Amino acid sequence: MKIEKRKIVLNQLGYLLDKEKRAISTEASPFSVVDKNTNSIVFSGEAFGPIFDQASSEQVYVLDFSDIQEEGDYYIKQSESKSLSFPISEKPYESLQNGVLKAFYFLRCGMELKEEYAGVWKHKACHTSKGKVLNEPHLELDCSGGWHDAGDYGKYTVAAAKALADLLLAYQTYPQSFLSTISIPESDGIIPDILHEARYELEWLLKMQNLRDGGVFHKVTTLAFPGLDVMPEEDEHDLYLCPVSSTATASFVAVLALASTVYRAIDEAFSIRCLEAARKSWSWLESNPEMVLFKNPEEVSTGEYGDSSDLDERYWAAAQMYHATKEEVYHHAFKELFLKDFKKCELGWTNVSGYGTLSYLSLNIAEADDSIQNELKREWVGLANALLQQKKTNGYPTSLRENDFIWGSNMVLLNHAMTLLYAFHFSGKESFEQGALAQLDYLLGCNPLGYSYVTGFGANSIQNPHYRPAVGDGIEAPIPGMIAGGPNKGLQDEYAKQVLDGYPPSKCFVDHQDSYSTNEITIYWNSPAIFVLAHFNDLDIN
Ligand code: G3I
Ligand code: 9MR
Ligand code: ZN
Repeated sequence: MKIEKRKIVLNQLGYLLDKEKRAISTEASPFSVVDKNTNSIVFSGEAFGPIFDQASSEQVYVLDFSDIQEEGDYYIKQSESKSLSFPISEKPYESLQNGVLKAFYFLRCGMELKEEYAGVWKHKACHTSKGKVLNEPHLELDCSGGWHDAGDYGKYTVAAAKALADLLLAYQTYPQSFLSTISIPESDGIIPDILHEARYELEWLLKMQNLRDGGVFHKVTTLAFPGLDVMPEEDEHDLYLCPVSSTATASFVAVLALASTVYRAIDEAFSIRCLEAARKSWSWLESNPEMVLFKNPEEVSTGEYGDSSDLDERYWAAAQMYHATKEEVYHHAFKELFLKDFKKCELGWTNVSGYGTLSYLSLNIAEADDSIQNELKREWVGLANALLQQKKTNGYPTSLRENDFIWGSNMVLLNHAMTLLYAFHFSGKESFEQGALAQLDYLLGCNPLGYSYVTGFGANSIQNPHYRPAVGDGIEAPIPGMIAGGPNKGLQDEYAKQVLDGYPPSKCFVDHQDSYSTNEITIYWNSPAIFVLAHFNDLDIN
């Protein structure tokens, strides 16, 4: 199979007026930027390079047109090649942010998606039956609501925690970016839609707590994945609540404590409910100091979301509980966990330590141990510097190394962008912000395959995500606003194995519905994009 390659690749959503603007080309000749409406040349420049890009095995050239200071629609011309057209404007990413947020609504479980909000992608309510507690089949619990995780319809606690954390932090950090509505049933013009949407998930998450002792079920799914064309409401196999794990319980504590802080000024009763649930699960953690790691029981074959340690989840929980309550017991627990040896700045679903670190760094000086804060800040900014260093050696302007092209590499990309943005907040160094923006350029088309990895956004966006409704709904266009996992050199599905054998890491991607290890979508690949987009849509910074 031949993968289409455009000579000039760029951010198909466009560029911010007063920030760096770059495209990448495989050609060396000089280039011009042309006004699409008048066909007049507005800028001419030399291609910079060549740079050998390790991850794609390509020789590339940088086309820098940052000097253009006029809003408009443009394209690039370089000898015989012409690029896709793109805007330069003050706010090129506003509808994208709304679309990526609206995708969470499309992933809702347990309610009908009405035409009024879902358009042609409407469907009936799904997964409304009770879940059986595995190993206790006579115990059935309400586990309805929340978001489907991904291309499958499972609902997994640790995945939910990462996704919610990103959304809540995005709102907390950039409230100005959430003033417009995405048109969901709860929209009321008072509470920002992002908080309505997050609450839909939080209400489900609260149901994952075992009320007997505060332990949190790792996931609720059918025993096996349904067929690829099965619509949510047709997936009627029994649902099972899978055993409690300490990773699920600790990330539940952390994200509910965070929610209690974020919703305090919005809905006090809900904020208190979140904190009480978090306290109850914290006591489970205290009574279960040993790791209780999750492995799929023999009869279950859905996503495992396994882990090798719960220290980072406990660290996040302690930080967030201390932040929410200012009670010394949590501070003490945090300081103990801080001394343990694990990376402290990660934002994944496996290692969530970065969320704990961010929570601790947001405490004011009187409430925190300043030597710990200083050390964490140093580590954070050091990591961001290393990402920029990597970006300098790459041809395509991202922080990704060859080894970062794993399952969900677009999450690695966007998590790095978040890391860079926080480093920008901590240090004021503009190159961090610029680095984050370059990650967005890559996601939106400035990459070796020239794809915008977001459905429905960009002139050459992916069309065939591994997402059951996209296969089963009979509608040609995919649901918009969903971010694909991206290139994965591990070739971890049959289709990828067949068509991508021998490809360089950043080209191990195929826009086919069967390739779940490169082209699936999931809540925690969308969520860091919300944070990054909210930064660049913030009224105050632009
Ligand atoms: O982190 C290691 C890295 O150290 C190693 O060098 C590299 C080599 O392959 O692998 C990296 O681990 C990968 C890990 O993802 C990274 O988070 C594993 O190989 C890879 O198998 C693992 O994939 C996970 C996948 O489930 C399979 O378990 C994805 O992260 C995770 O996003 C994905 O989640 C699925 C759910 O199970 C089910 N629902 C859909 C969802 C999205 O595809
Ligand atoms: O659809 C499933 C996807 O959500 C998972 O990420 C993936 C890995 O666990 O598995 C997919 O389901 C496939 C299953 O693992 C193997 N048979 C084909 C299924 C997809 O049609
Ligand atoms: Zn459902």
